[in-house]
Amino acid sequence: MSTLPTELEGIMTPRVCLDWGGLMKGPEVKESSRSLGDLRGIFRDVAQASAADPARIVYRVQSWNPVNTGVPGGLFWGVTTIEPGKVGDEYFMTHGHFHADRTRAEYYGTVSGEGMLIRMDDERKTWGERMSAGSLHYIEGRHAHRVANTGDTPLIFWACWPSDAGHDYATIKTHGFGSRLMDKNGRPELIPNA
Ligand code: M6P
Ligand code: ZN
Repeated sequence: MSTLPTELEGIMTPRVCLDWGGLMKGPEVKESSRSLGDLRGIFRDVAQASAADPARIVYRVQSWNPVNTGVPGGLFWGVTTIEPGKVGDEYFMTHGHFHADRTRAEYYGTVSGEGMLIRMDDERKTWGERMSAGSLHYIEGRHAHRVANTGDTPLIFWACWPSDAGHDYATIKTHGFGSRLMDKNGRPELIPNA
């Protein structure tokens, strides 16, 4: 992976461009996706999750990593698009993670759609922050974070995080969040996770 532009003088074209619909373009942009099959274990309704099409995409992530993962002092940029949908009464959502380094914070900024940023501290206290176009969210390094799409259109948000933050998925996989975001009569509600 290149760490520095080869030309250090003169005028260079941008390496990556953001379009204001949210997505990123450029040869250095990496893309990944998570399907219902990948995420089966995170939804409460195991039967509904197993019955659903495992190939159905729940969210896509584009990211630009101008330095290698783990390098101190760098920053990564990401765009996440969560499709609208539910498993039972639970909204489509990201897997969620703590940062491996709990001192490393992150910004999330909503481009379009409606959703909820679900945060949890190290005592499992869990709360939500509404996301809509323009909302900007500063996530302290010690807080786990996950995003749910509560609307009828794709939820697109930008993220910026340190290159040495790392992802701790195992803690979420084992214990989950303290609450789940469920559709209760058409409105999102945080329900304590049994
Ligand atoms: C944001 C950032 C990424 C993260 C992605 C999907 O773009 O926080 O670091 O990978 O969301 O979230 P998750 O890793 O929990 O699936
Ligand atoms: Zn993060």
